[in-house]
Amino acid sequence: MSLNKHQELGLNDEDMAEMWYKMRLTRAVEERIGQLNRQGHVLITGTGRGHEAAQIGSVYALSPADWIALAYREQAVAIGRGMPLRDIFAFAMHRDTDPNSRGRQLPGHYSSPALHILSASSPVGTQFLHGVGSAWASYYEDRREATITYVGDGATSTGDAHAALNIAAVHKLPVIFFCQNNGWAISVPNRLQFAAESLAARAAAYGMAGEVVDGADLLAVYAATKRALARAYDGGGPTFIEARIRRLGSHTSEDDQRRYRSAEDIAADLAYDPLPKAEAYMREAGLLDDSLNQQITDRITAEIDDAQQYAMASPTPKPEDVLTHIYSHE
Ligand SMILES: Cc1ncc(C[n+]2csc(CCOP(=O)(O)OP(=O)(O)O)c2C)c(N)n1
Repeated sequence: MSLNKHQELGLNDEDMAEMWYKMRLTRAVEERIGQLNRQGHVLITGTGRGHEAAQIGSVYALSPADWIALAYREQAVAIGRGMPLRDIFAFAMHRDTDPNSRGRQLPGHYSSPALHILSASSPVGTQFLHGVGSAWASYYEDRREATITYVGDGATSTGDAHAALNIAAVHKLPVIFFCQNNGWAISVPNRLQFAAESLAARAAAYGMAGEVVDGADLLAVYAATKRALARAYDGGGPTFIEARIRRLGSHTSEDDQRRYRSAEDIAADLAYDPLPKAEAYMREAGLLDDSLNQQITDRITAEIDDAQQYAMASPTPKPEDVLTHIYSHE
């Protein structure tokens, strides 16, 4: 009997179903958080709509010992890595029960020692450096683990990106630069960001491996990340992965892409939505039918309702605590 693509990659049916579930869950979580934003319960939100396959495919390739450096758009990474939805909602709604920052950080800036998620930072491009620092620590202490750092296309134009890419290649550090090229840095399109044919093409000049992958293809991303991890573990040094995706929404809830993109352009991107693509695969592989799909929708709604109620009922941080939980020794 011929194997399905996920089986060829060493994934069983349960793994595949879980990845698909986490993609759907993330989409639904972000939709609910978007509604809560409009209702005034969430100050700001930047969704990863369109990024789900890239994020789930890459995070599922990691082992628990590996480290993750995040920017601000990686809900699917946090959910895929196992962050409970109650924590996700408590964070989004700035509650004192949020274990990421006790409601202090901007939503989406995850931080979890248990999940090996480094504290996310907002300044664009800094994630390159955090990834390299983390990988350098693993290398220095001779631990067989890698770091994946999530960056955007805009981040590649920073000086931090150059410094990090260069030194990572010089020292053959176990790091994966996972660039989610969604075509835009807020309102700046790719054509005003870089003139090279691809961002991954730059990898050769740094002396590292680089590849472009279809970021809407869950299993292609999983396979590319596995290749990069094998290289990292075996002393082969860093990899730059450019996952090509489409940003299926505005930059954040505070942006309106209709001010700088035509309606036709926005509509054309819908063809690159990773969710229908993954659903078609699930059905073809015999892992999904209408009845199961409905059960999944119901399960997702119940999980999200529970998390939202938990966050709503949680207290906000007290003003007198504003200086606590700022330093790690506290
Ligand atoms: C150093 C710095 N400059 C500007 C900003 C404001 N800013 C936030 S996100 C962003 C665009 C980043 O684009 P990209 O790296 O492509 O990631 P995306 O938001 O598309 O995921 C900018 C300019 C910032 N956070 N940090």
